[in-house]
Amino acid sequence: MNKVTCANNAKCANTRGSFRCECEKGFHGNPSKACEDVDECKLMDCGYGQNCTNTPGSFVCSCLKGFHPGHKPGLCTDIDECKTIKSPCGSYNYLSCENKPGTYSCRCNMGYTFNINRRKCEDIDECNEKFTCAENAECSNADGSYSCICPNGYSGDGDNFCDVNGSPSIEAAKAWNLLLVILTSVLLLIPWKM
Ligand SMILES: [Ca+2]
Ligand SMILES: [Ca+2]
Repeated sequence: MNKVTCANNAKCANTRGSFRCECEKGFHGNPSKACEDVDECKLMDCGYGQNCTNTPGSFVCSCLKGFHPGHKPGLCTDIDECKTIKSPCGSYNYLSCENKPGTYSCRCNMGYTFNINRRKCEDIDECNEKFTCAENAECSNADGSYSCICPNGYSGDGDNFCDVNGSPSIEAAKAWNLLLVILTSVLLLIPWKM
């Protein structure tokens, strides 16, 4: 008797007086020549919060990162990181934790930003950002804040301006301050009668 060979991933099915080759489950093509794997992940979606992985002859649905198997088989549910992780926002400098599908985020105090990889609110280095201080000012980062200081030879508030000493704007600011002082003194000297 002649031995019948079907293609890879095909099986021989006996029929009355003959036979035929059939692709195995999960494969398609010409069963006498070649049966190829069906990529089920291209044909269908797994459920909510699931990831599809194609395998030879089959496929697997598994929970995405941030989801865990639910009570019903084949279903995945979001992990509430705010409730399940210890100190999800770090130990200080945060206002609140917000759960989100597959992830979560934390609202931080002013001057801090949430780093999800390290799971904490970290200081923002404002000095690394553009236009934090005025031109000519020196920026100094601090935990939760920063300061802008005019260096020697410059005057100003550091945040908005730092001008060379003796420049017109500085002289104008000095003159304005002097005027304010004079006005205040004059007002204080006037004998107010109520
Ligand atoms: Ca979540
Ligand atoms: Ca800072």
